[in-house]
Amino acid sequence: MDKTAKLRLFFGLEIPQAIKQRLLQIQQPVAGARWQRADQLHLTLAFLGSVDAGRLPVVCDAARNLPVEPFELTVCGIGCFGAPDRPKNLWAGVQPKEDLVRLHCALDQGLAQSGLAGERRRFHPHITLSRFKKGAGPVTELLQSPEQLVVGSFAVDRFALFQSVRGEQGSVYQIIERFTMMDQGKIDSADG
Ligand code: 2AM
Repeated sequence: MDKTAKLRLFFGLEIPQAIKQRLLQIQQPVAGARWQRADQLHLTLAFLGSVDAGRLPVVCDAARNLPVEPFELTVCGIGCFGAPDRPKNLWAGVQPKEDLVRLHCALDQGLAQSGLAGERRRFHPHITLSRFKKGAGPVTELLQSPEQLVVGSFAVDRFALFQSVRGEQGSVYQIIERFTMMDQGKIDSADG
């Protein structure tokens, strides 16, 4: 690969198939909605944007051996960015946020130590379900609180570095590398 080629990169979580199938069932006809396909559903942990391909080894090294243990995540609630009658993005929420924030911060720190600046947009963990053209919507009737809708839970014990490639049928997210999160207790007992 050309080392100066620019790659659009982000770290994120893959979503288990069973949860993806339930998320797809949320789809309703909404004017101007571009619903995400199953292969597009993911949760972004840290967005890097455009990075030289030659820096890939540094990016991957920054994500290895992070001091964050595996945890359980529940997908629940439906929200939107933008006003419900003029939405930009409809998403499924997740709880608890604290574990994800820890993982996000550990990644950010690792990236910063390697001279890679993460995106400064405030971290708001979500799974994008649909994107909207200008003037699209409304999505008011689709919104649900986490108490009203629990989609399912899964174990977060790994994350991935994704490349986003823009295509005619929307973005394609390709996995470059997966990173396993290690239970600290297991690491200690393996060491000892
Ligand atoms: P979104 O789904 O809310 O648009 C690939 O584009 C992934 O990176 C998407 O999950 C997208 O979030 C996220 N992303 C795109 N631009 C971003 C930015 N400037 N800051 C943070 N995340 C971004």
